[in-house]
Amino acid sequence: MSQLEPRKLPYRYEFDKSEVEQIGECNETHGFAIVKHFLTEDQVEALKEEVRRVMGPAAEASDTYTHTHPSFVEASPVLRQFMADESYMRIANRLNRHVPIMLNRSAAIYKKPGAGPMAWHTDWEPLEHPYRANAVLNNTGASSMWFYLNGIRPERGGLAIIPDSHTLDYSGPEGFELTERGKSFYRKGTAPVDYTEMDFPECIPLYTDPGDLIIFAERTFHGVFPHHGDEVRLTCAMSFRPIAYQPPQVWPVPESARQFIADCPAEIYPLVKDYIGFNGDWISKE
Ligand SMILES: O=C(O)CCC(=O)C(=O)O
Ligand SMILES: [Fe+2]
Repeated sequence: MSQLEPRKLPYRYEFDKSEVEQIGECNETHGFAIVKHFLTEDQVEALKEEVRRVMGPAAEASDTYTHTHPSFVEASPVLRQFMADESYMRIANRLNRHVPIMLNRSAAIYKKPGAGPMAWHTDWEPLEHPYRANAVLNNTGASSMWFYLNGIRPERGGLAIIPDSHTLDYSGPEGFELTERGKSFYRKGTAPVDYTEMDFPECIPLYTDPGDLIIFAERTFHGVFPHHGDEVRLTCAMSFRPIAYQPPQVWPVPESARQFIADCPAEIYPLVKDYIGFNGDWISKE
């Protein structure tokens, strides 16, 4: 079978936005879920425009193919408004089993045609000194809520995942070994470098439409195909974590995060008041 063909799974993983309980169960059981047609066409366009506005000028002026914004919501009133969207927050609350939640983090990705693959990895990483902001924010139990605004196809920088790879005891696909800190894997008997091929049976390439919401857990292994399409791939996401999560150490809240909190409308203030933003330079003290 070609690695680019859609694959059947023995359970349903695509849902309507009203199937909140099923979405939560699928994500808990299999480490991912897809909510079909979550966004209207206008919402897709507004989010695309926002990613272009915030990231386009710097990305287009650069030779680098993939640009990632690690705190996109701070610059995006359009994404921010989803925290006031009832169906969106119903899903976010269910993903956290209805404990009180807050904004964990956000991102946007601007991927130009020609971009290479991104190796298989989990966003989770151990809090072993020295660690950085990503480790703090991907160790909270949060699941990410992604909008792939061009839809996902393997040929154009698509996402692939490994269902059921989100559990603590997951040890990699058959015939593979995890790399040193458990962030990626390599084929047994080969050099221990993060794997970029999509040629093993557990790999599931995703196929989605532009308005779909893709959810996956922080430990779910995922990888990205090279982008052979002709359009910039535009993506953005937020995640929410239990308020009770206590980061072991944190950076001073950046000015951009303070400004964002101050600018948020009152209706979403409870979700952002303790938001700590992102500091890419910060390193744990020990
Ligand atoms: O580009 C993508 O689709 C995923 C990016 C990703 O997994 C990451 O930045 O951790
Ligand atoms: Fe990732």
